Amino acid sequence: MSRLPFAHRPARHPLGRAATALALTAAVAVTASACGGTTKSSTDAAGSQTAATGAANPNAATKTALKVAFLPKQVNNPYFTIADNGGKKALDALGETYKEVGTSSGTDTAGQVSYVNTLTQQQMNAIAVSAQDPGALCTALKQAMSSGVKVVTYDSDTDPGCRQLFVSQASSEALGRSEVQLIAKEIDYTGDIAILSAAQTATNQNTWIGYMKDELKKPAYKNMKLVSVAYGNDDAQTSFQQTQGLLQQYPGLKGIISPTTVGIKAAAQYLSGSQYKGKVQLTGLGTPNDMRAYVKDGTVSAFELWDPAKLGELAAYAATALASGQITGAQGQSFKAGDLGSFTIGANGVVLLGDPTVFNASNIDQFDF
Ligand code: RAM
Repeated sequence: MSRLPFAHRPARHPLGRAATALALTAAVAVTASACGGTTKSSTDAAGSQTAATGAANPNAATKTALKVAFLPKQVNNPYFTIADNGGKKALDALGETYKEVGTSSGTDTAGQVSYVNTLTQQQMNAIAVSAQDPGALCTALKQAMSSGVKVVTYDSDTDPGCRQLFVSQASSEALGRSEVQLIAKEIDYTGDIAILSAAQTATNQNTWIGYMKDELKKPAYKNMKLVSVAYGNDDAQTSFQQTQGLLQQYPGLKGIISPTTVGIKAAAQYLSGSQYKGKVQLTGLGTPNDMRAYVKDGTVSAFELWDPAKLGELAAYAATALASGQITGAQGQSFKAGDLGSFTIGANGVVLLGDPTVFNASNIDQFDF
């Protein structure tokens, strides 16, 4: 396994969304004021406002029969199917109950808000959510927390004040920089590159892209230029068309970074059947099972990812620890996550899963996800 050099069912709401959201907002507001509940923020060492509040009891028993819901960015995305099944596995082992709800589009923030409101009304003990947008869910999530629902973001964060914890797949900075390092090696540090992202508002992709741009400012990349950031919205067809568009608009393009499993797969599919195969380099974040054929046929040399199942598992353990009172989300608190080990909450209420793996022809067959 090669590592980078850094340290390291569909279930749609049965009712119309707009009407449901309105009705639920009213219901939730009543519940919140009846409890007199407000969500206080705490400021951690880094000076960031998070929603951690109250005292933790690290010795508290893990509660059972907790109701935990996973709300991914998109339910029909294989990446989230793997991640959420990891969450289910952990919750089953602990004796909690699991469910997954969510939108089939990765750009349906109103739908995500509606699901948060529904889950609050259903008095979930905890919600694990991958946010399509950093701010759009905040009002609904704050209402959820005021009603006693613990909120963990995983994969894609909200603004820190709108959740107790963010379970992050890896260091965002290391991920963003490493994507540039990978493509730079493949194009010999020379030529135009483009990024094919997911939704324009996606917190995780935008954070990584920010670090990619910063990495590109280093002298080593002086002969490389980022000419475009395109958005495929985590939709296979849109991502395929955006790839085609990039190549038409920039005939001299040397490389594409796609930091999304849907985007990189669609881009690889386009490149592998085109004159650009092996000439335009492609890297990014993909699953080994999606990308195996494109590594074997020479379209892609290397890409990276973490284990999505472990990300879901860690989110489930974090949600359970919050709902059991073992942690509140403040920096320095620790919790156990089964076979994954023990984790300590870092600055800004972030828990890191670990380092990603770089996949290439020499190791891809060792992975099955
Ligand atoms: C897609 C989603 C997800 C991201 C992965 C890499 O499946 O956009 O949020 O983490 O790609």
